[in-house]
Amino acid sequence: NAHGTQTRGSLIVIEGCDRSGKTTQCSLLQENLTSSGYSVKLMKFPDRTTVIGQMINDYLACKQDVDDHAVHLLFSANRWERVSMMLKLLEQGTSLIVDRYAYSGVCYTAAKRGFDMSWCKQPDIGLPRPDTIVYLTLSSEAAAKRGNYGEERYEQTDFQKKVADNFAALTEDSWKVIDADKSIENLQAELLDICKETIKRSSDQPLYKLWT
Ligand code: 2DT
Repeated sequence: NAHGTQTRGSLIVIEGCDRSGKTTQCSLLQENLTSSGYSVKLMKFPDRTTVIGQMINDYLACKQDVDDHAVHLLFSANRWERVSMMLKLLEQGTSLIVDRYAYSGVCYTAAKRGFDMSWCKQPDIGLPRPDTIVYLTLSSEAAAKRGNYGEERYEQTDFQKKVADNFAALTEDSWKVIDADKSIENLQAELLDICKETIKRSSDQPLYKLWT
């Protein structure tokens, strides 16, 4: 910037239901942005590599039952344990492409009986707020063409429908809602534009907090 100080990186979150192609698109973004000279790191939540992440993994793999409230807090704790690293990287000018974040946290738990969005939001209050949130949508017909769901917890049609309804209720005007029912290349081109625009726009902007 004008003072010659380092500009910060951007926090870019990609959300979507299962099978929307999120994970493929996130890796491609990292590759493409890196080869264009951007400093980018790919992150994914849940981050299954930490101790908390392993507990979440065992829960998702149906190896372990955990109370619904407790597992919600584990997902949130799994983000909080990464915050200091995220802030450091952003400050150093590295942009973060994040595959799922607190929005998945809210929409998946709130799809369970007896949970509302407002309760689900509480533990993530104060997390770094993304500069851009992309939400990949996929109609149930388009999703069906992509084959069967996997074997993990939550990978069932009726549950996924509730999650999609929750995302629709949570989406704000600032979100970039993109129909993922297109070729990998075309979707990637759209996402690349969004990332480049975000990195340009947010480099001299403050980083805000959820959910303000
Ligand atoms: P992946 O298939 O992307 O690994 O996700 N989930 C995710 C939650 O229920 N709460 C959260 O906070 C997050 C980040 C979404 C595994 C599953 O975990 C769900 C699908």
